[in-house]
Amino acid sequence: MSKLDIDAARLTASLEALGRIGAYDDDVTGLVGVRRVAFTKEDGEGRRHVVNEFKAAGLEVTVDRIGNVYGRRKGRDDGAKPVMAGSHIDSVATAGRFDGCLGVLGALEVVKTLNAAKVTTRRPLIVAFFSEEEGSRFGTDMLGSAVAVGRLPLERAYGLTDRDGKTVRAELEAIGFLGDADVRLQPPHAYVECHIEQGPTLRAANVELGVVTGVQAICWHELVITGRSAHAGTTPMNLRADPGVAAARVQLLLRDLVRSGRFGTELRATMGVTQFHPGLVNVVPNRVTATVDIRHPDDAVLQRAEAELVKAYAQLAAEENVTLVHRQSARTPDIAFSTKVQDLVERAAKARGLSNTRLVSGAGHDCQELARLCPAGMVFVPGEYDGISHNPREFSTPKQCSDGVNVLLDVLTALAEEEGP
Ligand code: HGY
Ligand code: MN
Ligand code: MN
Repeated sequence: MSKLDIDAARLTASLEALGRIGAYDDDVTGLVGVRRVAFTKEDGEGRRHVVNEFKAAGLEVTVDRIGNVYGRRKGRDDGAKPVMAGSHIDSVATAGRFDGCLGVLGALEVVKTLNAAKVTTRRPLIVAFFSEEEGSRFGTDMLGSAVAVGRLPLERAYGLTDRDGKTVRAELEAIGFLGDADVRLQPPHAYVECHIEQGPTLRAANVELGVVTGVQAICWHELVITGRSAHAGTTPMNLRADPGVAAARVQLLLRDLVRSGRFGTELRATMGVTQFHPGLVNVVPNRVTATVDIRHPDDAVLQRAEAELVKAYAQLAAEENVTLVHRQSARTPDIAFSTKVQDLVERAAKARGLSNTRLVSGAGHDCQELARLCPAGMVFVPGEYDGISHNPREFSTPKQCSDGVNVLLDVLTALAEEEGP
């Protein structure tokens, strides 16, 4: 493993600097959160900031046609397949400063450490950030990396729209990141991503580092439930067709699916969005748009749960005298990461005296897309406050972050010295 250590203070400072872009006062937690939703002005600002950081570290930067950004560092054998590391810097609307950013700025910190030590690895290194990993604006997660590996056609991605009907292509152009490099990624030699766990497992077990075995299966639905708008006071209950009641039944249906035990104990179901139209106190809504997020470590079980859900949609719509149309907006199977990369992560953790354990990721990550192209794996870092994430309270200590990025350094340098094309 490498004899080098990253500069923990420099990593912390870079996370704080990026965290100031898109900072906002969160009225729920009273904390300063981060809001850099994909292809917004703030995302554009964050992107330009990181591109400048890439260039300052001597990386050769390219931007592809879906806005993915790659920073390349020459290798001794510059024709060999590169080793890639990265993540995303777009965020949900109520984020902290670590989700995704630790993987991008951590990989950049590895480059800075190698620069300072005047070490050139055999293979080139590429540091990347991918577009709209969160999927919370344009409705499908890992958008940029899914296009890069060919799971999502570019033209389909371009046509996706947000709630205001704005398209991916137009918004990408508006922030100046509609690049011209071809989107299809040449398979790297390997890909490694350092990320916060975003859950309670590591911290609760007092384990310092996670060796990620893969990602659970994910399915998102967008629902449009249409009924009949009416006056809340004058309309008798038996004359109503209320999509709000149907939406409430979907929420309870999700809870019943989980509690039924028919899908084991690991099914997770969330209704993150319900929007009433017109959304007025004295008007029975005519339309409710909503989202469903269901996940399970076993894709076959998730398929069964989804099939039961779709059947139940039809039944409750008929009973409530509404129409319910659902669109599967995101769908990824459970993905297993490379055992070789997992073993490298574990060996590096052990060599640094870090307690570690293997675990499946509950959250989706760009790494699961890159795993379609090359051996890929992740390093998880514990989070404080039960590992809360997608929330301004998200926090990992400087030691937790530097432990993870030091292991990333070790794994990347080991992979970058491997023989072969
Ligand atoms: O939804 C997820 O799991 C990830 O944060 N995009
Ligand atoms: Mn993330
Ligand atoms: Mn996220």
